[in-house]
Amino acid sequence: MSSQPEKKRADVKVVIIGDAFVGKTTFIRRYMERRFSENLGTVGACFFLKQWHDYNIAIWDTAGEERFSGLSSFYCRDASAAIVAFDLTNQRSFDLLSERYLPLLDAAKEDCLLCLTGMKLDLTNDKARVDRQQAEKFAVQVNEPRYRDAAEAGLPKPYFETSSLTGENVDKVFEFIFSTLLPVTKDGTSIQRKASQQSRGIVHVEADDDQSPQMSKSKSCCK
Ligand SMILES: Nc1nc2c(ncn2[C@@H]2O[C@H](COP(=O)(O)OP(=O)(O)OP(=O)(O)O)[C@@H](O)[C@H]2O)c(=O)[nH]1
Ligand SMILES: [Mg+2]
Repeated sequence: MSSQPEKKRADVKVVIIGDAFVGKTTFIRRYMERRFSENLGTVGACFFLKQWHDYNIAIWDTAGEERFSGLSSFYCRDASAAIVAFDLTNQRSFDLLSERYLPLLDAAKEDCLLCLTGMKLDLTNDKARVDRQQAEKFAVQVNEPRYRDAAEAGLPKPYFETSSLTGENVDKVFEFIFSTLLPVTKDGTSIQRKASQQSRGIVHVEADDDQSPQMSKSKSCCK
């Protein structure tokens, strides 16, 4: 018997991208740690590991500052889903997505699911906020052609408005992504786990993939 500890492997990789200060790190930490935390701007990228049913999911938090775009693009490699984040009270953070942040996903999986997520819902008022209809339209458009049928059939659009302060809708984003990517049976067991691993490829969470100097091998590197 080998005494080597078994490596944790992720079945899928999820990344979060978007402008600096929109609330990406706060959002992930709200989901993982169930609390609102104050964060310093992310340098490089941060990694979290989430178990959902019997799947392991690697969640990569990228830095929004433009000077990190090379690194962020590296961490988007082979992602199966991306949370595309903007601040609902900051129109510019929405407008920048097409030009600056979506190109980071060029090396993600071809069928990468893009979940558009408006943040800081608790700070919005009707007059000064990104228009909901415009955002919903954009969410469907960036997932074309895959989401056209779903949208026409009245299924939920890949768009959420959230608050990490109150926790509103935060879990819904992850449930939407995980249940879209990772089928489970009624008793919570993954379906065709093996087949899924073969078709999606396995992401090695430890060692070589963690190239940023501040990476640790814990469940989260952001503290
Ligand atoms: N009121 C309110 N403030 C929030 C919310 N989410 C984040 N913030 C605040 O917004 C600021 C930026 O949050 P971060 O999570 O660091 O932003 P980021 O997108 O990770 O920024 P970078 O790492 O630089 O790309 C912090 O002061 C947070 O406390 C929210 O839902 N509501
Ligand atoms: Mg951050």
